[in-house]
Amino acid sequence: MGSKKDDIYANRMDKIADFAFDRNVADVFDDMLHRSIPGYDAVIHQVGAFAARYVQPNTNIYDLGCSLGAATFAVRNSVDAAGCVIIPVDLSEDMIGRFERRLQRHKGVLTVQPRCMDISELPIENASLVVMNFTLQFIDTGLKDRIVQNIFNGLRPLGALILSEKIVFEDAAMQQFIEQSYFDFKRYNGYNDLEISQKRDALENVLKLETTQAHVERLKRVGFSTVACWYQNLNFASFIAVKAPASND
Ligand code: GEK
Repeated sequence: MGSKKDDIYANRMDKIADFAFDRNVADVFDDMLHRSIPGYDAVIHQVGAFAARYVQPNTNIYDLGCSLGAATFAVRNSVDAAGCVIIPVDLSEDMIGRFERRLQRHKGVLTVQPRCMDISELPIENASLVVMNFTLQFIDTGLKDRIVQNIFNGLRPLGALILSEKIVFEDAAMQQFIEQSYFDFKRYNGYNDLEISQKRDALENVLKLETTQAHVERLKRVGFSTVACWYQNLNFASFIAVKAPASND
């Protein structure tokens, strides 16, 4: 995919600002994601495979928190259903700007209509697939129910939500074990201890992480009939939630 090496936290900082999706992050984002999310490529690949299964003709597909558009491109490479539109959404102008430049070079049948806006304000309608990869984790906990309910309401029967998140564990020993293993993963990928600890501090107030159980309960609570965790690698998990078929009564 080609982006610069992520060395944002390589030099010691006097004060660590909250993590933001600004130009510096957008410049190194491919490298950052690949070295920071275990199983990232596997998740993106599977988004394409699920898209081939769940996208219905003449519907909308949403990529919420699209960043540089990895999920959008995976869907576009896998689907040629007639009359579909992909709507990638991100609040960061720097991300959307880079994504749009990539989109110009990408060949695919489906129309893509990027939007730079807050997903909590987004109308969702006539959707057969919604992808929300590693984005809900940045939303205030009080807003999450409303966002996920809005997705459910905007999906057609048999439509699906793919949700990927960094997760936490209820059990303190398990949380510590997985977190240490995650730092080992980052070290293996070339981040040093200073980078790991400064990035963790930058994310401390920004990430609103929840357990697998909390995610599954929310998905069921808003109305999804089928909910499964289909992938987990250390403290990163992906879920699929499917809306029931239309009833005949
Ligand atoms: C991928 N999905 O490559 N509204 C819109 N966008 C938002 C909001 C919001 N309220 N909050 C955060 N974002 C991508 C990776 S990154 C994950 C997603 C990560 C956006 C934010 O600007 C950023 O681009 C994205 O959500 C999260 O599969 O950095 O860990």
